[in-house]
Amino acid sequence: MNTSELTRGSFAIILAGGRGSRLMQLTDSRSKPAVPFGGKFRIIDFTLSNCVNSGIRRIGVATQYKAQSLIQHLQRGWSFLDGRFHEFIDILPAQQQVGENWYQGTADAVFQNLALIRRNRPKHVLVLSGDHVYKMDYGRMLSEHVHRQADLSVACIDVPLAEASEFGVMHVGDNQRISAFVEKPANPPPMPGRPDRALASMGVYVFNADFLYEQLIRDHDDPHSSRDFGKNVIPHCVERYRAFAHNFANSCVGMDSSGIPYWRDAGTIDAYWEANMELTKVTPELNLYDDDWPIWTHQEQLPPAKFVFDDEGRRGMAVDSLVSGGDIISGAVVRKSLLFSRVHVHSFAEIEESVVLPDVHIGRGAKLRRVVMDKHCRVPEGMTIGYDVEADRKRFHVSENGITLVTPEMLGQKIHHIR
Ligand code: ADQ
Ligand code: ADP
Repeated sequence: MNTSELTRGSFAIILAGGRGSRLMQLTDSRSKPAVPFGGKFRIIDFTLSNCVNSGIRRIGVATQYKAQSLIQHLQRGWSFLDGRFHEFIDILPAQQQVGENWYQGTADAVFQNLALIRRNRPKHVLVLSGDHVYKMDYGRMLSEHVHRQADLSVACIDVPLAEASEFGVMHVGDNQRISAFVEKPANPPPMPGRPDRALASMGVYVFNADFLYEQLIRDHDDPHSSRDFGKNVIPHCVERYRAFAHNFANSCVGMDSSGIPYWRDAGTIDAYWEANMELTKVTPELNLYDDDWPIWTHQEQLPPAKFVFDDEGRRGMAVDSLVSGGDIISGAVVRKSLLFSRVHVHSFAEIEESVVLPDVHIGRGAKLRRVVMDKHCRVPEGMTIGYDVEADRKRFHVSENGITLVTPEMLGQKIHHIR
């Protein structure tokens, strides 16, 4: 079978029900996959674009936690696949399809949708996390999976040993067959010959469809299981069946000259800020300018960004920054920052090393430094954020690395009138 037959014969289910609680108040009213990223995208757009660009166009998105914002985004931005060609994105909300439980874990989220997946008669099922920013050609992983006659393949990337306890960590033999898999171990085993690195699972799995059905039914019948891929299903399969590690470097799209494949969790305020800030570099590691691998999203119709010399003759400008449609920078200076759409920055304001989400007004003379500002914020005239950590802590959330997260609630806005 060639790659396009493999991708066309596959079904992808994207797990998008998790909160991402380390993103603090940024995920108070939306799930992590719905969090805006990179000036105009949402985090889930990367996984969805990977599917569509790879030629996998039968997709289910399992939602649970605070799903409204995510569902709205999918409906508005992702309804272009054409059911007449058997291409679709189905939203799969937790709906007590089996028994009386909501999705109990990631494996249960797939189990409760087995009938729907089966109805499509896929040969392979990709189980994907909707939480990460990366560009990957799943077709290459599928080809390798078939070539190896695997039952299950797990995409992997090597990470610093010190960070490995946040991941599923595996041990592989010479032929890349996985010999052991431990979910979030306290003392992760290093890679052979590389004492400071560990081989981590990216939460990207390819299963032979029939094999997946058998395993999920078995897992469902196991009263001791917490119904999770990382904790239960994957370790069980690794011990008994043909499970192989797929090296992400072999399917990463557009790797930069350093040869390090780009994959970001953006799961804490610091990591989120950092990943967005990277995009303001002259040559970012994540190439968003690649016509061969477009990142699709919901796009509002907005006028172009506008830069205004204000009444007092002060120049509105942005440097080393990304600004978006509907933005107006009037007599203000924006440096090394990323502004989403509909951001208005008024005279004498200064924004530096900050990530500003859509629909924000920065009042006259306000100063922001190293801030992540949530959607709908109205920053009053003259307010200074990011210059006095102790003062900021009283009002906002300040991260370990000193990034200040600001939400409308923290600014005392009556949120129900806005959202
Ligand atoms: P985690 O990311 O910690 O580890 P988890 O919190 O289960 O695992 O999230 C995985 C995905 O499932 C996320 O996209 C999340 O949004 C979604 N999700 C979580 N609970 C869900 C539910 N009840 N219903 C629907 N979707 C849900 C996993 C693996 C590790 C691996 C890391 C890589 O378990 O082995 O190393 O991903 O980041
Ligand atoms: P987001 O940035 O996540 O898209 P929006 O403020 O634009 O947030 O809201 C998108 C949708 O999410 C809204 O239409 C609303 O239905 C839902 N939503 C957002 N916040 C809340 C909330 N606090 N309570 C209920 N629904 C909400």
